[in-house]
Amino acid sequence: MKFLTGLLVAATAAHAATLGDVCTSKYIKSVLPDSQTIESLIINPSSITASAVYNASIPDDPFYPAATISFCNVTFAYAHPGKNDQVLLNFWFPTSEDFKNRWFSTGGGGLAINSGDNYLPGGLMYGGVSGRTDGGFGSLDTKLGDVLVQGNGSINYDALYMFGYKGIHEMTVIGKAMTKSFYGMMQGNDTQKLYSYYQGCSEGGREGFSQVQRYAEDWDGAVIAAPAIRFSQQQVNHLVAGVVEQSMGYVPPPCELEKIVNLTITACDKLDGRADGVVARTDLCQLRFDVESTIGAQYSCPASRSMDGSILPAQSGRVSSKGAAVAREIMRGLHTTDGRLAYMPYQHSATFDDAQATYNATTGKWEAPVISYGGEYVTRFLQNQDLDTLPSLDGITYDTLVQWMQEGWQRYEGSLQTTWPDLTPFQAAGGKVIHIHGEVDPSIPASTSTHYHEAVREIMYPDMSFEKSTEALNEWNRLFLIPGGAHCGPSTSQPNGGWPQTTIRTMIDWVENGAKPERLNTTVLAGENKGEESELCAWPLRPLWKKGVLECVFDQKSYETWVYQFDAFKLPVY
Ligand SMILES: *[C@@H]1O[C@H](CO)[C@@H](O)[C@H](O)[C@H]1NC(C)=O
Ligand SMILES: *[C@@H]1O[C@H](CO)[C@@H](O)[C@H](O)[C@H]1NC(C)=O
Ligand SMILES: *[C@@H]1O[C@H](CO)[C@@H](O)[C@H](O)[C@H]1NC(C)=O
Ligand SMILES: *[C@@H]1O[C@H](CO)[C@@H](O)[C@H](O)[C@H]1NC(C)=O
Ligand SMILES: *[C@@H]1O[C@H](CO)[C@@H](O)[C@H](O)[C@H]1NC(C)=O
Ligand SMILES: *[C@@H]1O[C@H](CO)[C@@H](O)[C@H](O)[C@H]1NC(C)=O
Ligand SMILES: *[C@@H]1O[C@H](CO)[C@@H](O)[C@H](O)[C@H]1NC(C)=O
Ligand SMILES: [Ca+2]
Repeated sequence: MKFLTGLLVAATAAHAATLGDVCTSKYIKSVLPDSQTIESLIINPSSITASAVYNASIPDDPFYPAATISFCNVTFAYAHPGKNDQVLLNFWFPTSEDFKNRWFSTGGGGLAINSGDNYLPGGLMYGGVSGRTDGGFGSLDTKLGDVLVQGNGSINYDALYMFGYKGIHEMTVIGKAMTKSFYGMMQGNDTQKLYSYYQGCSEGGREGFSQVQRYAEDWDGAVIAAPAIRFSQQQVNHLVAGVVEQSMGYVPPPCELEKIVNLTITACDKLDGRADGVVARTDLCQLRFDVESTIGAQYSCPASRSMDGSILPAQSGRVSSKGAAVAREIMRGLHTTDGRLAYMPYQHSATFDDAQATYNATTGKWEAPVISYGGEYVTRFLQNQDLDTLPSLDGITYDTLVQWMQEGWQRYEGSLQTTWPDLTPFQAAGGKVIHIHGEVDPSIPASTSTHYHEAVREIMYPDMSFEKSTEALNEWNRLFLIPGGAHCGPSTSQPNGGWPQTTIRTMIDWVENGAKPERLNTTVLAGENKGEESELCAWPLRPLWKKGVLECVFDQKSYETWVYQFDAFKLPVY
């Protein structure tokens, strides 16, 4: 490939033109890639919409800083050959002066394949064309759950596989081809290098790994956050806390669990060498903290409104031995009734979101919750019923949960599970991964990421020592846990934990300038220390503050708290 920038600037319309000139459906039509370059997908030219957006003010986000951006907002649909279907794409094209030869695919969250407009600015502000897809679900706002069950008992496999991995791939193939023609990057058979990036969190993180595991040629770099990989275990895991409460016959008021979290933070804060309200060493916390120590502590919370709008009454009392026992069992992770481990728990000091009781105003009692991610997974994905969630946890035991995990794992191994551990093709093609995860994520345990990262290391470098294989993996695939970080953003209970807001820029610098990030920069995004900067250590190193200076250390005992053998399953869990 030759770099023909000078020639191209002179020769192409896009480089000379203003946003207004090119942001028309006529121009977009003229730069549509032909079907051969996009795997025979068929773009419908009459579906194109294009409108220029000037000086849009974008607020601070955990994944990018505030910015003012201008772009051409384009939507259009394509179909799969032989199918009378329609997949809608939405691309944002920067002005030709701002364009820096970059393409960005973005992913979704929950059962949504895109995150609305949320992640599109993150690539655009760095001179990239950003894209999202509707997966063919009917609109950019339609979720997989809305279309998965076609009639009770029947699954929409097209939608399933689009969500699983195909949707993001197809968007990327079309997006890269169109970006090249939009900015006139092609000249005969020579094209300028177009750098290709991925960014997503949660389900979007899973989509990121779905790509890294399959499409080595698509990507130069992927910023993958809190990925919802091991999909079946991950979804069913949301039901564990409720089943613990039900099985142990005690449903703690939310305030009691909040008090336990606060006391855990207080007890473990300084184990990392810095008293800042952040438990940067949840591993040391796990080794040293005993939840029994919270028994008897007084708690009190005012009446409030829950997420679903219902009124939660004021609560006060003392942490009970039953409350502490429920917390302890939840923090142990799911086990079968005969004691075999099936899944990992959240880290110590994470809020107990899955355990949040619902209040029954008729009986005046707290009831164990049916967390809808878990409930919907069972009704739609396993039972294939068109029901939003399970009606209750009645009759559901630990063994039921383990069985559901296993059943979904087998059924969706090739579409949703997303734990293929051999990333050799991606690595060999020069691909880079920055993988981040909030250490006290209350929705996807941080150890789900460390476990997969270690599985990749062991599968790819089976003959190397721990040190050598870690080094080899870290050359191109780096994992950073974010102390105090919650799910896809900072936590409110540990607000001084900084968040790596400029990770996309760091990835660009790694891919395009070879600057491997030894550590990641973080910024405190809210609270009284807002703006304070710090750094993250790359796994398996862990933070330890000595006289106010951050050191990244390794200690075996802490490391071992992150290592799990899931003996509830006969097959290896990657
Ligand atoms: C966008 O902002 C720039 C810089 O402030 C200004 O020159 C330009 O006129 C603005 N464009 C529009 C369409 O408002
Ligand atoms: C982009 O265009 C689509 C389709 O017209 C529209 O729904 C969306 O709101 C637009 N986004 C912005 C930021 O203008
Ligand atoms: C699917 O089954 C559920 C109960 O399992 C029922 O409420 C619903 O009406 C059924 N839907 C259809 C389309 O048959
Ligand atoms: C472009 O590539 C094609 C296929 O490899 C080849 O047939 C053609 O001669 C090339 N054209 C130029 C101008 O190099
Ligand atoms: C937990 O700590 C937070 C922050 O200090 C506080 O707002 C909250 O009231 C505390 N909760 C309980 C139950 O003490
Ligand atoms: C509250 O409890 C009563 C009695 O057990 C039950 O019939 C009712 O369905 C419950 N209400 C809700 C909203 O769960
Ligand atoms: C991290 O922050 C330091 C200090 O502000 C800065 O010099 C450095 O360039 C930043 N690194 C990255 C990759 O952004
Ligand atoms: Ca601390």
